[in-house]
Amino acid sequence: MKFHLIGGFLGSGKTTAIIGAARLLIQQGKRVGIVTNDQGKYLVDTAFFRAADLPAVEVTGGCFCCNYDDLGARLTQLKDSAQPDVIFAESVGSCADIVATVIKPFLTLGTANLTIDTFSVFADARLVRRRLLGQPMPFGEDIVYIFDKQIEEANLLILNKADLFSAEQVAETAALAQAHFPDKVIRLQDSRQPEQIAAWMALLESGTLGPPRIGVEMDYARYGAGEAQLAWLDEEVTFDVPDGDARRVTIAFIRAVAGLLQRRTIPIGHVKFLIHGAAPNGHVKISLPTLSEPNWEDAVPSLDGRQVGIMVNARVETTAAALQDLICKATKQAETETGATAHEANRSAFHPAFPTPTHRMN
Ligand SMILES: Nc1nc2c(ncn2[C@@H]2O[C@H](COP(=O)(O)OP(=O)(O)O)[C@@H](O)[C@H]2O)c(=O)[nH]1
Ligand SMILES: [Mg+2]
Repeated sequence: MKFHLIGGFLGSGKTTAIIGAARLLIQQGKRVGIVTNDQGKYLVDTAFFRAADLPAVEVTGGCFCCNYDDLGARLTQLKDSAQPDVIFAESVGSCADIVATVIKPFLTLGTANLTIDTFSVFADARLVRRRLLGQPMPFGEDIVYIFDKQIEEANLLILNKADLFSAEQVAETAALAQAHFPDKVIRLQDSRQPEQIAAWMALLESGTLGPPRIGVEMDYARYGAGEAQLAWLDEEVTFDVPDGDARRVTIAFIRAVAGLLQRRTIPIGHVKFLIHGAAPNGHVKISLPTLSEPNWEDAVPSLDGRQVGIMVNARVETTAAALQDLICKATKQAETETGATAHEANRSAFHPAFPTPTHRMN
């Protein structure tokens, strides 16, 4: 059984890459299991993996590091129930110090009778390029500290969303990153392309690249401050749609959220919407990541129905109260604009607790 750990910042493309890899492995007749992880309780990613018929278990309410025993228990459960040939575990995007708090404990304690075969750290290539060129980052300094530490501890760094670069920028960024990080294996990747996922998987399966074994120095005061600066909101919004045009309501709601975030200049970690209920072909996920992605409306399918459910997971740099207010306003805007009526459920808005890893081995 192979076990691949996937880390990296919010919205960098971890889930996209895992889904792509799982599809590929399933085509080869292999069984795949997934562990998701988040500070919240109602996770878009878990629902999304399950909608893709992938067995997924979750570690909620904190990162793998701070819920190490739960991670072990979930892995055992996944092994027993799905008997996967390959397991992917996706860590929460604001988590760092994984080598010292997850990888080394696994290697030492033999948790769930598994060893970690590889650790891939994903980052948006555009953000890494900005950082390496000394250009301003879209987050506060303590959040950038987390971003930096994630990259520092990687031995395999995936500079993702490389398709959003010109060919020249790809070459330039690859050279820049390799010069800054001569000891890392660095791949520029478009994780939506199956052949690029196949190349990444070939590297993971080559056996040439174990997990990193040297942890980083970590200032937990800064790490905790960075985590605390991100507000988290989970909620389920159901719209009753009298005219049956649920697609219009969905777009109005997401557009209102995006518009308010922009007007209030709130930096986005990752805002995810899982549209379900009325979708003819299962669940559809829409993302608003840190750097805007054009044309997300195109991914909203035609939704004919008198009701649509949207699960929201928002991770942004503001206060929990401000985020809650923003989602409320967006819901009202969508109601006014379309004549729909919203019902909200399972809302929780909070700041992640100070990181206190179960183990730390350096
Ligand atoms: N253009 C582009 N978009 C990507 C790529 N990988 C992921 N995305 C998009 O980035 C957003 C966040 O992806 P997701 O996998 O959910 O990120 P995660 O938070 O790291 O799991 C989604 O809208 C994806 O479609 C990529 O290689 N290229
Ligand atoms: Mg994800």
